[in-house]
Amino acid sequence: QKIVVMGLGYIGLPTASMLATKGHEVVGVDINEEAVNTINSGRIHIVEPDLDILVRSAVNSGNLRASLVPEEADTFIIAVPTPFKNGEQAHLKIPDVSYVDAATRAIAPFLREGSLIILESTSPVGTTEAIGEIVKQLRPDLAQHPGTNNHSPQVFIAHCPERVLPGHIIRELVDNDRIIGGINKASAEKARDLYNTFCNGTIFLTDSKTAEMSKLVENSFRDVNIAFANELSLISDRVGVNVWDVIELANRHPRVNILNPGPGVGGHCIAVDPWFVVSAAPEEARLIRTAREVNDHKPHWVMNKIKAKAERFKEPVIGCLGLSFKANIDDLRESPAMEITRGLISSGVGRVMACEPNVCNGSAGMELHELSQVLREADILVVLVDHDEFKTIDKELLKEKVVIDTRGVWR
Ligand code: SAJ
Repeated sequence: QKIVVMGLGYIGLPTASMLATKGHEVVGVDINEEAVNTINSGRIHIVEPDLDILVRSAVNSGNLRASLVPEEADTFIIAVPTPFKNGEQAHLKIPDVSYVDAATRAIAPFLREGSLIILESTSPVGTTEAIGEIVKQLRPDLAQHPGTNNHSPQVFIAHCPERVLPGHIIRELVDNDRIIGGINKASAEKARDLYNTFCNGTIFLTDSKTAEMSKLVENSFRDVNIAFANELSLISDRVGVNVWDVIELANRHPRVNILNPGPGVGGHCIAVDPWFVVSAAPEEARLIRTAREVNDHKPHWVMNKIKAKAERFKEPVIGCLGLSFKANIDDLRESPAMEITRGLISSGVGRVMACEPNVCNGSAGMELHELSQVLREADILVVLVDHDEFKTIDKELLKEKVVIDTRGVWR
């Protein structure tokens, strides 16, 4: 069948390419002209292991092409960003579904009887049904089967939330279990038939609101657990124990599994999605909100630690190792490492040298340095991301330095 994928980012591009290699005719749509041209030449505009091979073979097979505008198809997959924006209530962040809205409006003219729309973007509860409302509004001709039961739609709509972990996207795209929630049973079943063409995991069918909530809850669960680890790191520092030792020992208990503290929580998922839960039920979601606040506070705590150490030097040189939001990827979105590095630069606390091996100089909005140069010149070394490159360095080089290791890679 023919499929249009709206959005060629970390989710849309792998999904589009995977479907193309399974024999579907796929048109990937993105507003970024450079990305469209790059993909059409068989290359990629993001860093993700093995994605280049997948995209090249999808484009070479003739089944994948990128475009700036949608066209007619059997199925439309929406994989656009769903960020948050500031709400009216102080400190409350609310979901911004304008890209989903725009994508729905863009495909509306190309819908026909029996079309399937699948929302992959992580979305607040009710978004899939809202897509149905927009379709009804823009395409009244498709709203109902003439002469049949009033509720049977001509357009099928389902939510199939993405679940892949950046850095392991290709493997998880195939192996993870999936949840598919339809605005009705027929929609869920139709979407399942498509995902069955490439997904080896088990596919669970439900309604769209339950699917939306399940996805939000997965990421909130992780955020709360990371917040626990981050809070422990502050407490351990206060009482003078090594948090990594504490966690390692506590985790020897058969029912304890504490996650790793870090400089904060980044990325476009875990730092965002819990707000979709909080904004839907602000009075009830107290723990989830506090976890967000604990994790958001961590970069400030790290920054203050660094500044306190820097006071010992007349002209301190601070080496910031890593800028991405987690190890071995190039994604700088919502990255606590970026927040800390930028904060240090603007505070004028000393000379800041940033090193990010996965990003080319110029694209991070600051000058980047080679790891060897930073190790040589910095007085204070701050590990902000546990990239493989940093794990293997010669510990002799650290002897004369002040080290702040937020990820515990050099302990
Ligand atoms: N982090 C810690 N300590 C930990 C684990 C993570 O500080 O022990 C930090 C990371 O450094 C990073 C942030 O948390 O800054 C998030 O990283 P992550 O690896 O936990 O998750 P993401 O954002 O890359 O991907 C998550 C995944 N969700 C879950 O594991 C429940 C992924 O499966 C989702 O598909 C993805 O969000 C998404 O797109 O929603």
